[in-house]
Amino acid sequence: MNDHSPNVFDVVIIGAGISGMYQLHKLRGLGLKVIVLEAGTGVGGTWYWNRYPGARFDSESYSYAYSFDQELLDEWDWSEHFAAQPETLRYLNHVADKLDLRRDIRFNARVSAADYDEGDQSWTVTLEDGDRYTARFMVTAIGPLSSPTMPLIPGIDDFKGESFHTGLWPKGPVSFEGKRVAVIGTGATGVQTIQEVAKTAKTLTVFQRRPNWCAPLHNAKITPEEQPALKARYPEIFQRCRETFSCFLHTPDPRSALEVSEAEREAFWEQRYNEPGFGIWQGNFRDVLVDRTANRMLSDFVAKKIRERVNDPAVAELLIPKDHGFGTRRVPLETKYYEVYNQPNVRLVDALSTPIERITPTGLETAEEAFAFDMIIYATGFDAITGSFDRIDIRGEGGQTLKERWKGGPKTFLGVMVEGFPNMFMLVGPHTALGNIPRSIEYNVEWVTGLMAHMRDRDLTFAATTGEAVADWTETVRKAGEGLLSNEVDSWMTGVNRNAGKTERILARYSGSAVAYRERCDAVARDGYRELRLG
Ligand code: NA7
Repeated sequence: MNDHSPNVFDVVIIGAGISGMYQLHKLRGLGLKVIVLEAGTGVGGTWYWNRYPGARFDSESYSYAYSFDQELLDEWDWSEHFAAQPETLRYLNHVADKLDLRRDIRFNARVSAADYDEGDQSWTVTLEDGDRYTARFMVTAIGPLSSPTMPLIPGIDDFKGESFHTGLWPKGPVSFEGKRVAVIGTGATGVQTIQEVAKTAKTLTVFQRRPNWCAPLHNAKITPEEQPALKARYPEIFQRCRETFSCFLHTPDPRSALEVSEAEREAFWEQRYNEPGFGIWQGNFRDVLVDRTANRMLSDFVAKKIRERVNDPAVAELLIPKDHGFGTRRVPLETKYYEVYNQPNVRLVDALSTPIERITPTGLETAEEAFAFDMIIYATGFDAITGSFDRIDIRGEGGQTLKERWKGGPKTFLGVMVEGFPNMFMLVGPHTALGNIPRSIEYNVEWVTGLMAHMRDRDLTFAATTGEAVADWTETVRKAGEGLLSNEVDSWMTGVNRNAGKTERILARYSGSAVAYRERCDAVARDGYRELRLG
């Protein structure tokens, strides 16, 4: 394909991660002609790109996998309660094989632009290499955390050693053995990376700007003897995910932290701290993420744990967040993360009081010190939620750009549709339920598939949302976020990423319950999609 004439399809899907793969499968089932355009050379999205050491689930493997295919559930054995990235990527490749997905995916296909043609009511998607694809419908499956950002530090290109961004980690092996390694960033990714690199690096220097509240993962192997019992529980596991607030196995305890005795509170928190997964964050007293007193008490509890685990009191203090309470940013789960700072080969540098001023050919410099490194790892995160949309020049009716339409924050109907951008559907777009993401993905995909089936059966070719519907959903999203302490804190969840020039907090995500989200979407479908403009 080098004459760049458009290839014509019913649906073009951008991205072959968990959402794009499932959407392809479902739309094929409707008999539609579908193409998936994927920038990478393989399927898997997040799990394709994030190959950094230590990358793994923080949700239970069996609550994260696809639930739609019983045979797939029966034949796949997860080896750990929280699987590591290589296993997850193997799983997703297995799904691609089983469903024969690759024949409709074009790899090495990075989308640079998407234009809506009002006359033809279709989308033309243009790749970086100039190839074009035209389809009646466009589905974006580009993920909320898929546009890596490098820090705004001068000299990055001058470094002569090895350097990697965690989200663009090479496919081949990377050794830390005997090397002087720097890790910049201590979000969920940095925390996982640090634990792993510290095992073999000659020295590991961690540059931490703002610490995060971390909690133990308590991972364990799933023994062959446990497999049958676990598989027998699948219906119960997925049912629970359908009922919980954020589709995790964990959900808030109905009690207030303030209504129980101190002894009861401490015992509950001990239990949560000592059990696997997100319980301490997602399964805590109902008010710890909204009530300042409850949140402070929980933060004090976790701070005490950090002090107990880190030998040097000054280092422990540096690791304890002072600018936000527990759970108001994404809680990284860890395995002996705090103990890493007791190792003689590991040093923590406070990049808040002494920011990194420049990267040099041999290392980096702060105002106080010059460091020499063999390797620099950038665990500096993503231009989240809207970032992957911003990187594509998406133009709807009247040539208006999506970036312009979302100035000041995204506005959507159900997180799936945007006014002025007909026939475009977003999977895990801004303002959809996130939480345990594959659970939300399956719902999103099935909802879009339901709409497509409705349209196919009636020979409809046009679907748009209205300003009224968008205003209504945006207000629902605003209300759902009211009182949440996390919305008062800078993080990717509030759309702040100074490295991407995003300095103002926005209402980036829907933070209400997934159950309520699905009820709202189901109601639209039940009503024959009359809230949409179909034609
Ligand atoms: P995060 O959570 O956005 O973390 C990025 C980290 O990088 C964070 O600690 C930042 O510090 C740090 N950072 C960014 N720029 C700099 C500079 N210039 N100097 C020092 N430190 C810097 O990204 P992750 O990849 O860890 O996680 C994203 C999500 O992906 C995660 O929550 C999972 O859900 C999956 P800051 O906090 O801004 O001070």
